Amino acid sequence: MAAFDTVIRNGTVATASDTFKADVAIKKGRIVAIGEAITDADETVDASGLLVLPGGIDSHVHISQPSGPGIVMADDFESATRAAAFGGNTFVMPYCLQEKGQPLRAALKDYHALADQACYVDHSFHLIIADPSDAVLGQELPALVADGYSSLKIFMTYEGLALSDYEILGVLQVARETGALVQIHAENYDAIRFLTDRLERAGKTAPYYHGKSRPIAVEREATHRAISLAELIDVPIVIVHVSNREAMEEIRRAQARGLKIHGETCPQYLVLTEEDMQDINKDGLNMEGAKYVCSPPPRDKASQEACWEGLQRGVFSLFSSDHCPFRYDDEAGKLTPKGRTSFRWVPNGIPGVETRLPILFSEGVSKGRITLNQFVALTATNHAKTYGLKGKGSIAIGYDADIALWDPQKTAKISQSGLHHGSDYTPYEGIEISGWPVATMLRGKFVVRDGQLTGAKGEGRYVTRGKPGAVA
Ligand code: DUC
Ligand code: ZN
Ligand code: ZN
Repeated sequence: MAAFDTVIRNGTVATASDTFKADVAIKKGRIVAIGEAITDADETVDASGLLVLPGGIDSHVHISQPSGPGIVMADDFESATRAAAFGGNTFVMPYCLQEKGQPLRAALKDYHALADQACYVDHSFHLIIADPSDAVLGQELPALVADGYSSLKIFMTYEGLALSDYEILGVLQVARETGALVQIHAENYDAIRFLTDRLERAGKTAPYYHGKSRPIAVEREATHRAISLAELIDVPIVIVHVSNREAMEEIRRAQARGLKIHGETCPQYLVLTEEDMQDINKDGLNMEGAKYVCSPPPRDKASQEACWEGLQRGVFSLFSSDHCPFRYDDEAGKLTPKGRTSFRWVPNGIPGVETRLPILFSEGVSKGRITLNQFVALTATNHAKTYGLKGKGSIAIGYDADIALWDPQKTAKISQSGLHHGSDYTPYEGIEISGWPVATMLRGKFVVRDGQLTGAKGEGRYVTRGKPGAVA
């Protein structure tokens, strides 16, 4: 009997700190040896010319989430995790949305039922707290954090989701007492409502005006307020999907003052701008811009540069997709009939779980903006550490053999026809990519290899997380 099940030979291994030539030996789904000339394995995978990286961990994805009357997300757990695997990921953290009045465990039961036996990669859930009642804060949440649901998201905007400052403080207090980590969607609800009403009255209803309804000050103010509320309670938070310099600078200043504020940005803030929402399609309905409607909205080139700076300087420790997929040519998606009357009704969100890693690799590593080690930290290691995921997110002895093999020389153009998600478009169509994941291995077994799906639905497992930790 061979000593190892599989050995990945002759590749270049990269972790968040180091890059080195080594063979990686796997037994029973875990990495058990890293060394030179390892041979005694049932299967040898030749990784000559390839990078051996930890599988991507995408800690911000929305899957099968209710999104308003008549609107349906384009991905279920099967299609989203298949797309994730093709994009070099081995773990996703989708949201479990609590409806108003709903006990958290009831919401979780629904999401587990959707995810069980459906996933190609491993997963866990963040809880979206829409209704921080006394029962939720006093009993339900502390019990769930103890059970490994150790992160949550709260919103400062959106009808039915926006929490008051008083409610936010209540959630943060429970987070402090339980060790949970709170993500905050930071945009000023009343400002957006006011600006939206004003734009509509002026007849400015096309998707393009989505961006005008939530300008940078809307995000900056809420970011500042979220940080201040966290400071009052003395608790870490994550400011998710940061889109611009002013919000980034709020986070940087807070970090410089010693506050534990984590920052996250996403591909849309590196490669899209609000001009993308201006596209006019051939029937003159001016709805093509809906393909790019997400919140916060893509900004301008200067904002893209600021987000790069945030990544380079470590203000942002997390790079996630904010995958929130809708079909475009579909009345249950971006072309909902109400969306033609105003951007207000266009579903917010864009697909990106499959393209997150190639975009950051190509625009970041291949173009010399970040190092390969920063790439690994931003896309895998920091997600595991930040959200309390043990034994994942690095190439290390004892860790799960969640590995992506990358061809750093492979060039390709992002194209809807080559993707595996449930959307009928990608907002990143036509972007030239240098460096592509060519195989993805989940706990020692290939889930994608040579462009083919080799894993089986249901092989992705739910994973309980521990207490969130600091990024080392
Ligand atoms: N916030 C998200 O995190 N995702 C999609 C839409 C939104 O507002
Ligand atoms: Zn959000
Ligand atoms: Zn999101």
